[in-house]
Amino acid sequence: MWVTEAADGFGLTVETTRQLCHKVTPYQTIDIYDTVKVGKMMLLDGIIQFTEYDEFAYQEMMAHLPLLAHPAPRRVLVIGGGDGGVLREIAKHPEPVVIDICEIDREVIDSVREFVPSMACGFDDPRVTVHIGDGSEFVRTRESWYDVVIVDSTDPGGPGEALFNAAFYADLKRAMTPGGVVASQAESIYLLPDIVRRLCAITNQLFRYGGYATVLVPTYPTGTIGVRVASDGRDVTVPVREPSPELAAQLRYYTGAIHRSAFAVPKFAEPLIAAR
Ligand code: SPM
Repeated sequence: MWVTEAADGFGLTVETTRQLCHKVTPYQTIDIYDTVKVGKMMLLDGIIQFTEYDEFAYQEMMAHLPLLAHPAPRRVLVIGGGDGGVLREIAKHPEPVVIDICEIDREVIDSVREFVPSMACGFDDPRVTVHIGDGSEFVRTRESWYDVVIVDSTDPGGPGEALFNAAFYADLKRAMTPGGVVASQAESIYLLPDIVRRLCAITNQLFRYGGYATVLVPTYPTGTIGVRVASDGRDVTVPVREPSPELAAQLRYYTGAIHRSAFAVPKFAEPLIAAR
């Protein structure tokens, strides 16, 4: 049983042993498999969201880049991220007192709770409050509130489409405290350069500082994905704090050195990152 993510003229195939879950929700299809090589794997609308084999790379960078680029992240918001992986990483930090998540599809949360406890454990932290709804509407309900916002979206085209628009980022900026830091799922410079350009152009218009960090994730097509980090407060490509020994002991990908090096982009991608 080989399962293929086929999109954008590219395919990535994984050998599975068993289908654990197939749901059709008002927003998308949800599939979870057991696999030969990469542990449990979840797809939304046929697009791989995570495998247990390498998910730590993406979740750690999505969470620790912005949290360690902020001196005192007390209120944190995750938009999307219904699999709980980014929450799990945020919960490793003692500084946040509020961790809100706004996920549009309750069935994603219920599915990982049932089948992938290694991800769903992120919901167990008592600081976490779950909001079910559209993230682009949720950010309009807050003003100058969040120190860090993490946009853990699916690819544009499905329920995540609104999270790649200028209007959403303008609302999101209003929901952030001065000097707040945003980190967004920013696709691959090889696979979806136009999306990278769009996201960088939007955030370059709104924020003084920004960077595109490359993350190595073998089970995303092309083996890489990006995290767009932006802020008005400071240069986000350099950590403002090093991980404590307690935090560092729990990490497999993020280090201070990775933070400083991940934002270097190859020459061909420089115009994408600088777009306005
Ligand atoms: N918490 C994990 C959720 C992952 N969200 C982002 C997944 C994006 C995968 N798309 C890569 C591009 C290929 N279609």
